[in-house]
Amino acid sequence: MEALEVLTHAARRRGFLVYPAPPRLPESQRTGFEDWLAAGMHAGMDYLARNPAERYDPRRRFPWFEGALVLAAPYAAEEPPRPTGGLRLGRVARYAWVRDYHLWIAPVLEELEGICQKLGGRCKGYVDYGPLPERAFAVASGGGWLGRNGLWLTQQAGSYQYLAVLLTSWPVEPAAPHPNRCGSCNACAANCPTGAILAGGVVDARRCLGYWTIEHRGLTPLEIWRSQGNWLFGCDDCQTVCPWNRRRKVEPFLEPDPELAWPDLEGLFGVSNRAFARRYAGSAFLRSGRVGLARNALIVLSNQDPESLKRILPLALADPSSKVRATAAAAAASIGLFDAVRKTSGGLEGAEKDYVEKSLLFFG
Ligand code: B12
Ligand code: SF4
Ligand code: SF4
Repeated sequence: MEALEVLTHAARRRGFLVYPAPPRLPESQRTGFEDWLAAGMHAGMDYLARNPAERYDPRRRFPWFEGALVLAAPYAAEEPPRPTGGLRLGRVARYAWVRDYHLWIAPVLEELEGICQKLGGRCKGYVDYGPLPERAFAVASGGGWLGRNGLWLTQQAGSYQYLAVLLTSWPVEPAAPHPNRCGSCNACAANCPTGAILAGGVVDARRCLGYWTIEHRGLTPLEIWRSQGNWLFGCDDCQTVCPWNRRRKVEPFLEPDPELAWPDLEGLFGVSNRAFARRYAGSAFLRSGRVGLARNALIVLSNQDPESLKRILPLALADPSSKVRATAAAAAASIGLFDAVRKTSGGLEGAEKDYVEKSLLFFG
């Protein structure tokens, strides 16, 4: 068996769908990415702006790179039942209902790198952490296409798929490009609550809830609050409506954990960051951290359940984090509890104090 076949089988045995991709990406993808950066669409994710040339041409770092294997792990599990007890409101994006995918994909990539070495070749695996455009390689593999929502999807599995890439020192057979099967559909763009989806599969992260609820470390702009609706962590609005996700024919990789799909919002306040990290060890929630998730929970409650918000406000207004206190004060303003706002803003300074004052005007 050829080396690439051995690797492909090894990846398939571990449950991945495998798509060989050529080493060179069309120039237009790098320039598209540079235009995206130049327009500021990467929001606060400055790490993306580092060395775009290397990102789109891994041969600059790995001169031995001849062919890639794109590994896709489908994750479209059915929603688990909501556990009883606690305050369980708001939606978590489907990808985060299971153990953080980086944690179980990275060891598989390491195993494949080991197999590669034994076969006398060289390999380097990527899953997000590192300058590599996973989706661009997935598109180049010809296994699927870039949807209008910017996500890579296939006819068999839809778009609910984690992506990883294994760079190898063996050349692959270039596959024919996959036709774009979005046709005249526009459901994802029409269903995006913030208008983040622009023409040509381009997503402006400055408007995407995936950015504001997961990646953003500061206070959520007041202009985003109402569009956040009930999204607690991430957003799937541009995927739930996709017809290819309804027709998918593959089984998901892992069983979802109800405690991750429906976290108890009350348990986010009045606990230390360390206790939170222990409770959610191995989950994607560690990316936003307790402060980010508590901030998001206050916005969801402000949008969906003012009575429960009133109940947890005393705890949230006394939170050790000034970001949580400022968000709690703005949440109080959003439901007309102006006295609570005035009392709290006295204990805040600088941008956080300004935020709370602005919230009085915004929601007043
Ligand atoms: C930064 C980032 C984000 C940002 C920016 C999103 C974005 N659309 O770029 C934010 C935080 C908003 C985000 C949100 C989400 N993300 Co994200 N994200 C990333 C990350 C780390 C980098 C992406 C990036 O560089 N974006 C900048 C764009 C401009 O570059 P690009 O992705 O390379 O796109 C280029 C190519 O697609 C190329 N291209 C290729 N073919 C074609 C064809 C045509 C016609 C055109 C025009 C262009 C083109 O041109 C584009 C521009 O150069 C990747 C992992 C990675 N390392 O790639 C995950 C990744 C893209 N995210 C992923 C996921 C799951 C999500 C969310 C669904 C999470 C959630 N539920 O909240 C949302 C979806 C939002 C959306 N509709 O895109 C998955 C997507 C899997 C898939 N099936 O496509 C990835 C691949 C992570 C992974 N390893 O699985 N994400
Ligand atoms: S993840 Fe949500 S906010 Fe982001 S592009 Fe999709 S629908 Fe819009
Ligand atoms: S919802 Fe429609 S336009 Fe959007 S990715 Fe799916 S098929 Fe394409």
